[in-house]
Amino acid sequence: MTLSDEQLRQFDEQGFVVLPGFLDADEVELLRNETHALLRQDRPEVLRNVSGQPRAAFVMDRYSAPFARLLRHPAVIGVSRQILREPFYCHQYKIITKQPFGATNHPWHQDYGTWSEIDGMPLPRAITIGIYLEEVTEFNGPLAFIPGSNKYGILAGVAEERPGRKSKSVMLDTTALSEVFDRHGVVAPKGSPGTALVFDSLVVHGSAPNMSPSWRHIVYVSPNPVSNKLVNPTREEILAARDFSPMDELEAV
Ligand SMILES: O=C(O)CCC(=O)C(=O)O
Repeated sequence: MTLSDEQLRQFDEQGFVVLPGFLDADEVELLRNETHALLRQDRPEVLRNVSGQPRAAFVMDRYSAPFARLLRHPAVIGVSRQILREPFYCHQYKIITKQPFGATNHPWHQDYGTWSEIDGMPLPRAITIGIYLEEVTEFNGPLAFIPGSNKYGILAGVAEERPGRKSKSVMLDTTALSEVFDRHGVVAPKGSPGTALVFDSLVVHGSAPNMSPSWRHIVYVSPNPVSNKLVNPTREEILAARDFSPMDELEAV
């Protein structure tokens, strides 16, 4: 998959771009079934909320062949190569899950706030590809963006502990956030399974709880240029990789 000039312009100006059909229906079905199986496993890489429901899984390439293949999928590698234009490794690989009628939300944040302050990432160069495993609607906790917020640099914020979270993350100061919110508004892209969002590490994003009777899973791959690898990271390596080996495309068979 290759982004058009218009899609590259959108990514640059708005901080994200939506790519329908990033994965096909068979690929998504395999990953969705695998996700349900992984989230039932009792392992340190699968995080649960206080009631024991799965909230996220990290570094799935280490215990799942389909997810190991996804990291080397031509669409993942092709889009990353086109935007980053130099060798890159995977800084973070995760599934964020929202259970039916679940209360989990993700307050507004910039990924680079945490990646800079807590992980020691030198520059806001990393991108994230988020792939929908189910239909995403306005009711099941879609990822929402403030378009253009990537142009403001790092907004004011403080590193906070959050209940049930493994590490601190940087939460935005509401005064700075309100100004950007009022100026640019919010977009929450809906889409069918297999749609991908590609977003900048500075774009402000977040999500509300899932108010639907169905699961919502999004897989996130965050490629970062090897030249921008972490300096003095503090979080566990499942959250912030220390293996800076370049990601490669799968050989065609
Ligand atoms: O999947 C979601 O609802 C939000 C995930 C997110 O923003 C993050 O993990 O940084």
